[in-house]
Amino acid sequence: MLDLPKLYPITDRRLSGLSHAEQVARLSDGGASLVQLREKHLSPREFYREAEEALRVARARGVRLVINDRADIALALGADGVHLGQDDMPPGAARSLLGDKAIIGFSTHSVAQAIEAARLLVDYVAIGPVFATSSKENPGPAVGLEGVARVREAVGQVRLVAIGGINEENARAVLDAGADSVAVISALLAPGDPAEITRRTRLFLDSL
Ligand code: 3NM
Repeated sequence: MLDLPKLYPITDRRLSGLSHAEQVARLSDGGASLVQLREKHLSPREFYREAEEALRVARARGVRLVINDRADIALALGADGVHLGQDDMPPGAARSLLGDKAIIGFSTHSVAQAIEAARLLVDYVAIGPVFATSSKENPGPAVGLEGVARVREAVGQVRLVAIGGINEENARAVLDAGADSVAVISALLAPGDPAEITRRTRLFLDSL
């Protein structure tokens, strides 16, 4: 069973104004041990270069790194895993590419999708958005704490990551509703002093 920390930060280059590597460093300074690199704007070549640098930083610090969307980049770099959306390569195909040891996560947006996902060979199922979010385009309706609880009940023992609008005020309630971990962008990353990312990460972890 995947060892999943309660806090699972996701990078955002536009929001933070920092490279993926720099974000990994700041999040790791604050205590994060698993980070997802998410990139929706760079070319694959540019993202590959950024992810390569971020992986160097992560490895030096003992942080595990998951690549959003791109199983090919995860494979080429030897990253720790991939996080797939509903329109990405199927999780089974990613498993064939990346092998048994890779972390494979799968995004879902409803109880029905989560049940379907739990039947696949994934290490965690993500459900979201839990609350309103402005970090994702077309996020779909928020499922709320009740949605998290319903998914937990429906998927049994499967590792469950909750995402969308989660901050240090509401994270404890999301875990109490049945999530094993909370995935977070904007409550950790913001433009300005990079040291703030470290401070926010520490405070967030203290709130759990
Ligand atoms: N995926 P924030 S919500 C990347 O519902 C992402 O699957 C979501 O950012 C989903 O913590 C989301 O700033 C954005 O709300 C999360």
